Amino acid sequence: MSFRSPFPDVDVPALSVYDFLFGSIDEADLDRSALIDGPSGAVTDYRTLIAQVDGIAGALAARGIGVGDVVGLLSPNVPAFAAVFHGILRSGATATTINALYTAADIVKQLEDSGAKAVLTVSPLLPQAAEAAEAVGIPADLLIVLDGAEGHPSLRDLLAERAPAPEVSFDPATHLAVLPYSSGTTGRPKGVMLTHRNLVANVCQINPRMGIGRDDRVLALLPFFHIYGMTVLLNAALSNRATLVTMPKFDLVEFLSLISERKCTYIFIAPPVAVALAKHPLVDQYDLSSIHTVFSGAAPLDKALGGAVAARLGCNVRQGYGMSEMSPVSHAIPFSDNETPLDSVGFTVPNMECKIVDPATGEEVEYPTGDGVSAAGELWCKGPNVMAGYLGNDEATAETLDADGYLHTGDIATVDAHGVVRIVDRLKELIKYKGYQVPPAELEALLLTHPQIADAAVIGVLDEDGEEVPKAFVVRQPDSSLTEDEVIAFVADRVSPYKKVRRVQFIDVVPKSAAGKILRKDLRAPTA
Ligand code: 4UV
Repeated sequence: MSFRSPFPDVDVPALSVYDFLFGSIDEADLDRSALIDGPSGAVTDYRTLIAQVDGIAGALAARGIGVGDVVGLLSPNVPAFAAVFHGILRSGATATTINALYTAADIVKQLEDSGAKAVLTVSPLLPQAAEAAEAVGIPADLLIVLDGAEGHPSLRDLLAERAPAPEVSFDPATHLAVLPYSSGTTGRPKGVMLTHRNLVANVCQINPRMGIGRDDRVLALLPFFHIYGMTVLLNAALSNRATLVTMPKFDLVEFLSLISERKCTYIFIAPPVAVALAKHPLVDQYDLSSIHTVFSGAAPLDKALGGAVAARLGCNVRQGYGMSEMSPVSHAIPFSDNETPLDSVGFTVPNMECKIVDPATGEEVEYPTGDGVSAAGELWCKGPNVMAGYLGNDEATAETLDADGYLHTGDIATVDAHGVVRIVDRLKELIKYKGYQVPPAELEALLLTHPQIADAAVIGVLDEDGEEVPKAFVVRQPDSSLTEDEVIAFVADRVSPYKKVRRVQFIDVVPKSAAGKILRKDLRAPTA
């Protein structure tokens, strides 16, 4: 037996993302502000945004890009991201959004794996983008630098072409809109195939209870390239004709100033920002009274921490749960719900069905009655927002999506008799650092390239603030005098900063199963 969302199903129109968001926009909404560039205050209204989306789609089509092609997008949160992202989708191409913190080597892997034909980026990221584009054979005229750079077309150049948006036809149920990368339950990052229907569905599923309204000024701090920012900010906020205030990178003073100057009302965060909001003395120096809700997701929010944010700011705090593979939101505490505790991720969103399965036996747990809570088990979810699979990786797809259409999340959850879900542990190997994915397999492979390292395993451990950080267990070669600091520096020199190993412990042997799989639970036990 499974359990369904307690809420009635919603209609998911069979439309492309563009038609869903902008196809029937009210004339009166065209003059509303869609985006405000946080740092400069420059405003883009809906009319201008849509014209830019059409112009970009036209310019891409003029370059032979359309249905069946993949285009890379490497950019922090700037207003042009919205135009470019939706321009790519409007052209019929598929957008592969790339983490703006990636190294050139990381970018190469994603461009290669996705088969991207063009890349759009910004000048501060041009060195790594150009190195990667060259490595995969993308010519300079298909490396578009939004704010301009010698030898590359700019956004202004594309828009000046005034090329009409192409007539494209595809089935929204099967055509891929985006390919974000996620390591899923194991291994290296893989292309998550999300269709137009997946993205439209998730907005329809969250809109009734997330409560983003026309008059909201939503702070767009969470990166648009990550599925949380993509669906909740770029798609849900725009679908409600709200205003996004973009912030390219986190800086506490900038964050607090933007909220108070631009009167932001709805703040979407990952838990580390909650730590700052609850504890940092600077917070008291800013007028944050415009905020009505802080919504946290992407990693577990501590209940007391969430409560401290609510008390200090005098606002609502809510939590949701999601995964790239679910476009991403499957669970959330409703906007209007002051009862559901913050140590939970709330209720299953409409149109979704879940199971909690004991990983040891493969049996579903008993569902509770009265005031009961189920036993913990792996959360499986099914619905119109669940991915089509991993690009070019049938094996990983088969391990994650079962024949009945359930996605095995790799997270351990409980459900109570009211349908409130709690994420209590993680079965999969993934580490979340400040909400970003750190795939242990990638760090382990890197550590093994060190001549003095015989074997290595990486897991997530909690730091003093209760935030997860990557820790390496390292087996040194005989006679090696390698130090912990040297291991940390070796990794730090080769990965982008959020993937750094932050703790090291030397051990004699990495515990492994008979099949050679690292027994991460055994590594966790003594550290816990
Ligand atoms: O694939 P991903 O990087 O995706 C995300 C998406 C999180 C979102 C997005 C929109 C929301 O509205 C929202 O509330 C959350 O993070 O990583 C997926 C994994 O992150 C962990 C869990 O292990 C997922 O499988 N995770 C995400 N949210 C939570 C969480 C949470 N609230 N509590 C515990 N773990």
